[in-house]
Order: sequence, then C-alpha cells, then structure tokens
Amino acid sequence: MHPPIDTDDLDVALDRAAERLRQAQRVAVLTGAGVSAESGLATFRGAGGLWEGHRVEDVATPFAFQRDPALVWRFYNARRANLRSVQPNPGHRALVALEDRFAQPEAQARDVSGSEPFALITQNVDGLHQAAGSRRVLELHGSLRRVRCTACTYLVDRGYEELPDLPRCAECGELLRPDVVWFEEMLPVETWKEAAKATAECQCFLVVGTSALVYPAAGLIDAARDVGAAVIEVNPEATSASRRGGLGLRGPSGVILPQLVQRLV
Ligand code: BJW
Ligand code: ZN
Repeated sequence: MHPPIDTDDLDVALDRAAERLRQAQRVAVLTGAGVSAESGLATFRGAGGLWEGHRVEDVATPFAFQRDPALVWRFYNARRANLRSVQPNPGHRALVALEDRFAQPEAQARDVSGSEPFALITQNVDGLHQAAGSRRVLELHGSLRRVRCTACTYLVDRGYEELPDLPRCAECGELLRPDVVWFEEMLPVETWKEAAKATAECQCFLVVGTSALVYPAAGLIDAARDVGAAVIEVNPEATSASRRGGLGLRGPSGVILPQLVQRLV
C-alpha cells in the first residue's frame, strides 16, 4: 500500500510540473504498463502482475520460445484476446491532449531546429496509445498486434484475431512469433534511435507508470537528466527512477495526467 496522497502537496507538485511543461519547447514521455492499469490490464511486476504464476524466463526470453513455443503462444494469445475488449483510459487521452498542445503546426514553425516537439516513447505492446489517438508513438518493445516469422522476413499486423497455439508463416510455413522484444533481444534500431534523439532534445521528460527496471528503456531517464531536462514521474509508488531525483506526482496516471494537462490550458 502506498501512503495516502497529501492533496495540498500534490497540488503544489502539479503546479510545479505544469510550469516545467510550459517552459519546455520539446517534450518526451516514457510510458510503461501502469498507464494501462486503469484500462484493466495487469502490470508485469508485483502482486497480481502478468508474470505471477509464470517465471519470466518461461515466457519472455528467446530460449523459452525455443523450448516451448506453444506455452509462450498461449500466454500471448490470452493477452491478445483480452485486448479485444479493452479501451484507453483518461491517462492515455490526456497524453493525446499533451501531444496536441506541443505538436501544433505553429509551435513547429517557431522551432527552427526542425526537431519534433513531442514524442511518446512506450514500453507497452498493447496499442492503447494509438487507440486513444496519439500520433507519434515510438514502441520500444514491439506490438502484440504484429507477428513475424522466425525464419524469413514475413511481418504482418494480425490485430487481435484468434491465432492457433503454433501459427505458421504464410510465406515459408515456419513458425511465427509475436513481434515483441524479449529479454536479451535488441530493441528495434530505428525506433530506439528516434527515442534517444527525442530524449536528448527535450527540456521536459515525463515518466509514467513504469518501474524503470528494464534497460535500455530505463536509461532514457538518466539520459534526459544528463541533458538538463526536468524529469517528472507519474506513479502511485516511488520507483528506481524516483530515487534518482526529479519531481514525483504520486497517484494513478488516469487521475493525475488529466489534472496536469488541464493546468496547461
Ligand atoms: C501505475 C498504475 C497506475 C501501477 N498509474 N502507474 C543488468 C543491468 C542492466 C541491464 C541488464 C542487466 N541484465 C540484463 C539486462 C538487460 C535486460 C534488462 O533490462 N534486465 C533487467 C530486468 C535487469 N534488457 C534486455 O534484455 C533488453 N535488451 C537488451 O538489453 O538488448 C541488449 C542485449 C542483447 C543481448 C544480450 C543482452 C543484452 C530487452 C528488454 C525487453 C523487455 N521486454 C518486456 C516484455 C515485452 C513483451 C511482453 O509484453 O510480454 O517488456 S519485459 C517487461 O518489462 C515488458 C515491459 O515493457 C517492461 C517494463 O515493465 P514496466 O512497463 O515498467 O511494468 P512494471 O510492471 O515493471 O511496472 C509498472 C509500474 O506501474 C509500477 O511502477 C507501478 O507502481 C505502476 N502503476 N498502477 C500509473 N494506475
Ligand atoms: Zn516465413
């Protein structure tokens, strides 16, 4: 249990965070599973987490997939099926409003550097930011909608349609896998470069709903600090990111983010 939020302190922190955002020309946001918690999706770690009942190495490593692809596919198919009935929540929608605020054509015209004013960097594979209407979403850990071949270059968006436990490639007949990034796998190179650039160029970096334990994504928080960006964390709990400084907005992102964005208008 986290301690009750002191509303006066939260109010002051929200004002301070809004001020940092107002001063920024470019903003980057890093999200994790917590931003989708209020949509009814389980986070990964902790009680009730997605991995409860599974060992990480049984489902989220290339070795696990080699050893028992049907077990791994059952885990991912269950999550894909669940996503058919899940909707974005007010936290996702507030991030769309934040993008609207920063990525207006006039704001871009004023920025002679030609850099993008807004990036939403997500570790999530649930597609809820796009479903809410976010435009510039950088998916660091892939997407549950896409599947790819383990043998050839076949890659396709299958939405959340039902797939067999051992789905096969339409091109070569080999086994398909979810297009997500497992431990010990490289992140998609171009997406990673864009995320690192957006971080290096921002003046304000929002960290929302992530335990900040998984690298290299968590390293972006330090990279933002290194370039002097104001780091603002939205999370009901303190995390390894909060312990490294920055401004903490303690509470669920579906409550805190709309209040934060509201203060910018
Ligand atoms: C709320 C809320 C509400 C709740 N509102 N908030 C030692 C040191 C450094 C690095 C390493 C190391 N040993 C190994 C590594 C590398 C490894 C790593 O980081 N390991 C650490 C665990 C130590 N990383 C990798 O392997 C990465 N690749 C890589 O490094 O390549 C180079 C390499 C190549 C070859 C060999 C070695 C290295 C790849 C990482 C891939 C991560 N993939 C996963 C699975 C994706 C597919 C799937 O979905 O199944 O990505 S793991 C899982 O963790 C998933 C998530 O995106 C990621 C992060 O989790 P997240 O989002 O932070 O969720 P939680 O549950 O941890 O936190 C939720 C938070 O929400 C909590 O804080 C709550 O309080 C909060 N919350 N309700 C707001 N309402
Ligand atoms: Zn193939």
